[in-house]
Amino acid sequence: MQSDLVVSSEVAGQLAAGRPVVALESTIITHGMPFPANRDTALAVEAVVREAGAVPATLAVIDGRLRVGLSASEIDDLGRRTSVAKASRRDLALLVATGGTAGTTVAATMILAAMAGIEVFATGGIGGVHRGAELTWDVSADLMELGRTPVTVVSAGAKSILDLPKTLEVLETQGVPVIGVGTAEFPAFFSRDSGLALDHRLDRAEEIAAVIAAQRRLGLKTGILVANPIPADASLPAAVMAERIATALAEAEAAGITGKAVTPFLLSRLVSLTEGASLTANIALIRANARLAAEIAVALATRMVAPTI
Ligand code: PSU
Ligand code: MN
Repeated sequence: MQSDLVVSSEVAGQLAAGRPVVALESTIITHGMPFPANRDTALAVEAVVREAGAVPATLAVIDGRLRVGLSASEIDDLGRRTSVAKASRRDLALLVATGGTAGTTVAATMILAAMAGIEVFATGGIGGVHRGAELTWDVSADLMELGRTPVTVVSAGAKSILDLPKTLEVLETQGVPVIGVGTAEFPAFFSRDSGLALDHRLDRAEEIAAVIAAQRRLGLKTGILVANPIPADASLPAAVMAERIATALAEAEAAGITGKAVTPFLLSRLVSLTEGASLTANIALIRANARLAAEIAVALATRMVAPTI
């Protein structure tokens, strides 16, 4: 019987040799961007990881298998499909049991990465505490996963569709180290700054790899969130974005959107409300995150072979 977890031969070989691998999520393909930008970005991000000396592994659930490492045609197919599910932790067993297909969120991608032995994962933005969570209790499972699964997630912070102060509070409660890269502020996805201070700033991939190695030595099983601000030339003015986000949030409320549909609804409305500017920014930041993640994975693999003192 074939295993539930299927790791591509390239990724399996790379991992067995202790060489660097970067996990990539697929909800950004199935629910985060329109076709064909979703497919083109997913393929471009894989190329960025390779250029930086690591092997990319895009993760998804396909026909009931937890897949680690997709072919270009599988990425194309996921990008074209319109009715694919969005999988977080609670959906995985159902999909496996019923032979379903889904894009994996940050939470689900962390789980698959950990199963396969991949320690570094690049995405755009993580899910977080939604605005109004004091009434709706809408808190992304991504935050709980960061608290329980030892994978390092390289992101551009979180979008201010979310309540960023509450998101940072939950990350603190969950015991998740949040590392600003070249900044001591939590980045707000489209903008480099949120005005929210972080406790930790590191500037180089080697320093971040050292934290991952220490976390592992100490036996701490929590994830690590690396917050890499969007490249300055791609960032969008915070005031303009605040206005568009307010519109998108009001539309979501008026339409009665709840549960797992909230984030995809807001992301797709933002693309329209910014006439594609949010999409261009999203592509730039995920490429930058993929590069940094690959550098961290390379630094981590180098540490493992070179004796440390
Ligand atoms: N935020 C983004 N882009 C995304 C997502 C979030 O800026 O693509 C996706 C990620 O896959 C993330 C998921 O894990 O949405 C969070 O969904 P929810 O809020 O339902 O937990
Ligand atoms: Mn939610």
